[in-house]
Amino acid sequence: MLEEDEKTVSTFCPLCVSRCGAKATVENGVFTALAPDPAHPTGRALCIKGKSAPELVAHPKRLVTPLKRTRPKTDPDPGWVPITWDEALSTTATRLLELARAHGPECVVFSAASPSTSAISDAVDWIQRLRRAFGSPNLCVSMELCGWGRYFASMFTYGAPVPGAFMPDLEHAGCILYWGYNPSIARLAHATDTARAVARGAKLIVVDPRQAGFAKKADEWLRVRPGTDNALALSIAGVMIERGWFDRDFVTRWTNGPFLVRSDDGRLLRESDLMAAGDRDKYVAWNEALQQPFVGDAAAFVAAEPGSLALSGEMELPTLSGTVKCRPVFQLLGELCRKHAPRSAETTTGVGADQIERAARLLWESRPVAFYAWSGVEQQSNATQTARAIGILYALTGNIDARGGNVLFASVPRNATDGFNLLPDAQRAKALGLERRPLGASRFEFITTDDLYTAALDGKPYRARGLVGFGANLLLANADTLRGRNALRALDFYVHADLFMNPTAEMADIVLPVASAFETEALGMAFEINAGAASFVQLRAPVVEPRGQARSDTRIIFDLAQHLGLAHHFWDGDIEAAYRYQLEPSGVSLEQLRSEPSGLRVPVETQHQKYARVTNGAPRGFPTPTRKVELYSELLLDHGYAPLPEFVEPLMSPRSRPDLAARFPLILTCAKPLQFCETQHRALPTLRRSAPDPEVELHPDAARDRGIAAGDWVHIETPHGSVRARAKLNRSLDPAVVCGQHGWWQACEEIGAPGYDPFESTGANLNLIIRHDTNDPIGGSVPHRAYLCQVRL
Ligand SMILES: Nc1nc2c(c(=O)[nH]1)N[C@H]1C(S)=C(S)[C@@H](COP(=O)(O)OP(=O)(O)OC[C@H]3O[C@@H](n4cnc5c(=O)[nH]c(N)nc54)[C@H](O)[C@@H]3O)O[C@H]1N2
Ligand SMILES: Nc1nc2c(c(=O)[nH]1)N[C@H]1C(S)=C(S)[C@@H](COP(=O)(O)OP(=O)(O)OC[C@H]3O[C@@H](n4cnc5c(=O)[nH]c(N)nc54)[C@H](O)[C@@H]3O)O[C@H]1N2
Ligand code: SF4
Ligand SMILES: [Mo]
Repeated sequence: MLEEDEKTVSTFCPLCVSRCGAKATVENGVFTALAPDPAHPTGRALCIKGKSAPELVAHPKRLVTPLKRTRPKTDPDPGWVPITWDEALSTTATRLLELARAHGPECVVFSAASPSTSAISDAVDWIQRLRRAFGSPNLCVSMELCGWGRYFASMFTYGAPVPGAFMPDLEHAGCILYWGYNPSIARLAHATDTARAVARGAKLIVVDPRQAGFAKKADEWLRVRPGTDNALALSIAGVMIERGWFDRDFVTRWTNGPFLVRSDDGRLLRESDLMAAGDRDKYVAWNEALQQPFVGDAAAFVAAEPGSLALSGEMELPTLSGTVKCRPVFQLLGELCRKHAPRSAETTTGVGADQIERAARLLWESRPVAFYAWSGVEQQSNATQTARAIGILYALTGNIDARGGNVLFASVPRNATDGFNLLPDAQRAKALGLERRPLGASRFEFITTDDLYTAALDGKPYRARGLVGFGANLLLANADTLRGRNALRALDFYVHADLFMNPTAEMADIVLPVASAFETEALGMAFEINAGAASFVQLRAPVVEPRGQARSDTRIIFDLAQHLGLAHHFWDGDIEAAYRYQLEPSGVSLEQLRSEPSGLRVPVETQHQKYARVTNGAPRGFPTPTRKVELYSELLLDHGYAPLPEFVEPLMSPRSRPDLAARFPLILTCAKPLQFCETQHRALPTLRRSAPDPEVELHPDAARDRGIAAGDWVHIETPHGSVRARAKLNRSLDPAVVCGQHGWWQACEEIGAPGYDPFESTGANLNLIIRHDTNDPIGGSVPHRAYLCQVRL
């Protein structure tokens, strides 16, 4: 081959949250290979998916032209016919505007694939902007399954997303705690950084029902019974409290641990409770040295002599409503933890009492501690309080925003483009799900899929009539597949933009072909693995031209905005102008980025312990109602939820549902496979060859009891139906726990690997047999990770 015919393009792989820095090879105009770019802050390695990117780009099943449905939604054949972009966009705009005029823009829901599983990260801010400019408060993007715990539930504790945005500082951590998180599969750049940290001597604790990924290398692998993580966190915290293995200074000054709680109504005691002219923002603690109340605002607690304020005991205080018994928050926390003392927690969680003690000691003795928690604890019926329990355990270390702890790394300064102010507050208040879960993610305009289905089918609280989907394979990614299909059928209009047709898109009226990330330019500012990555910006150049008529999500959004009469919010369709606006505060120009296609670092420096910084004469504190890390949440209390993270048995477990346990004795959890992202990628030959069949992992004893051998096709049954998978034996599991995979529907014709009907028991759609009715009362998470099942031949 002639040398001129081969070129290398600097890029990054945006197929998952890792966003690995990479170099693409193009031969004779064809994208042929993707290799790691070790100079890039996320570029040490690529996984098999990234290496298979050329197959994705060239796949024969790619959508290459806009399509219009010509048959009813109940017909198995939608009768797709190609149409022009102009027809697709004008029909879409006309239908959406009709719906908005007749029923209000809130009746149009927007959905998107998660930025953790797709290149939608390129465009998610533009989707938000379009939605808000249009006037809809409803974005359906798997928040309840993927981000609620990491981002929003942790705000009850920290007022900030920990660990979502406060990433573990692996480079300096003394101990790394991974809770229901397996970066070896899910985020390669994080795995390579973790391996480095372990190699330099960092300790590692992994909480996972399976010995997966780093669990094999961990100093402590805690094999938790699925869904009991909350109890385990409380137990470890209890040991730390009993032994004095906690940062007393931090707890006293920066958490609401010393604040007194009234025993009569459970509220924090305030100065206004003690005297008529008292301040509601001054809280009361007990000064042990002086044996008298200490009253002060958030700053006064920072200035107080830490040893002087009581963290335990019970005091009687004269209040305006008589004498009231009070206890410090920390005392109440300790009492709750004692209910889960190691011996009792061993029974609840399956983790040995000795191991709980050892984990507590390791956390204390190998500080600073950095942690991450993800899917294992997100997809639970008690996800919110579990995130609280882990967050509170973490607070005991005092390592939040400290070097080697969980740090908000300095990122590239930029102008926000998500259009937050384009949506009036009156519209925001109409977000679906707010009535059912007033503290859920609907407050931030993220609705659950259950909310969407309910609104579309039952018209509650109003009818959802339109759907604008950017990716999001709702029917495969969520419980209640059949109800979901009915909900999508009930919509008046559904437009879906995607690279491939999927079973959800099959329900659309119009389907738009999306160019892959390797065919489009994008501004990359979401590298988040470490300080170097957070301050990195890269203008990703297209590796090759888009297939057929496919366009980038960003282009589609800007074009649709024009058809909707919203061009003035979208730089009149000029994407470059939008990028320039975004980049303005960074000091980096588009030209600079074009001349350095492998990206560059912006000189920003991470500051630590930002909560202690003094502004306007007082330390900033944490952005919570008390300005402290809230071990105790009055906000939760006010809404009828537990103010401390009380453990609630998973709603579908052998203990909570003994009525079902006889027929469905096994606990069903699941995990992501290395080869595929979520419901994607089964059609790519290299990946499918490496993982040809849907699998369910079970312990050899559980298999033997059922006459099952490795490789057998088995039925996984829940009270709601059954699906099929191939048995894989895994000795590391508790014999009562099985682990399935979701996302199987696609065929790979090139190697003769079959597809699976997502709506039938002959198929392999794990979510067909899960329901929404046992979800988390606060945030709406669904227990994909702790359900009941039987497995049989
Ligand atoms: N049982 C069970 N269910 C789960 C989970 C689980 O672990 N177990 N995980 C949950 C989680 S964490 C998540 S995030 C969701 C994921 O659910 P989804 O967000 O729906 O993600 P995917 O299935 O990866 O992709 C959906 C679609 O996005 C398309 N797509 C990919 N890239 C792009 C792009 O750049 N632009 C556009 N427009 N489309 C694109 C793909 O072709 C695919 O059709 O599933 C959830 N469901
Ligand atoms: N290869 C690949 N990479 C991906 C994805 C993918 O589908 N494939 N998806 C992307 C997305 S959208 C996401 S959200 C991330 C998710 O990334 P992770 O959260 O790491 O994903 P999982 O491997 O599904 O879950 C992590 C671990 O949780 C464990 N687990 C199961 N039940 C429980 C439980 O009850 N308690 C505890 N403590 N652990 C439990 C599982 O055994 C698993 O090892 O990955 C992203 N990256
Ligand atoms: S880990 Fe994710 S970003 Fe990295 S190569 Fe694999 S798919 Fe691409
Ligand atoms: Mo996710």
